[in-house]
Amino acid sequence: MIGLFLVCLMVAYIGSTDVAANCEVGWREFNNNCYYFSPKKLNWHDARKTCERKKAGLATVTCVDEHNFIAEQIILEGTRDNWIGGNDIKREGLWAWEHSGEHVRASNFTAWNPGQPNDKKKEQNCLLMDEGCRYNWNDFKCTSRYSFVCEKPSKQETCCQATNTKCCGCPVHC
Ligand SMILES: [Ca+2]
Ligand SMILES: [Ca+2]
Repeated sequence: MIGLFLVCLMVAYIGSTDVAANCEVGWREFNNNCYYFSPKKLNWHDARKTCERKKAGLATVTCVDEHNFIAEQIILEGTRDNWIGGNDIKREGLWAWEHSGEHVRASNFTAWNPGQPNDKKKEQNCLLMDEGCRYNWNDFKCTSRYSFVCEKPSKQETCCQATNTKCCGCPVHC
């Protein structure tokens, strides 16, 4: 029993050092990406610029695991509503991820709350993980100020050099 407990402790310790090795201090790793959860509330454009200055982009959320990870971290942070990278600024109704330029395709993954995006008052062009919608997606006015999530690839080379196959086997960007 004590042996099992020690093994668990060791696994927890090794796990935590991996996180530290692959992402900068203050960032959290998930599936070979690093995420920064800003407590600061900015409009979507300033949030995007802040992520750029950190050599990252507003989060591109392309699978349910990633969505759930981000929602869990937002709950831990207690920052409530958060901007991520989706927007239909260039063309109304055509949603894209600002960092990759990829379209937000229903055939891949979306987490729109029922009835969204609704472009309320014809002025909602930015994607909010909305606490009131249990962190599902809501299009919102880009000039509103909210916390936000930045994302960039983790230092995968370090990970691969350490022959951590579990880590290297993960998708580069889910
Ligand atoms: Ca819109
Ligand atoms: Ca809306």
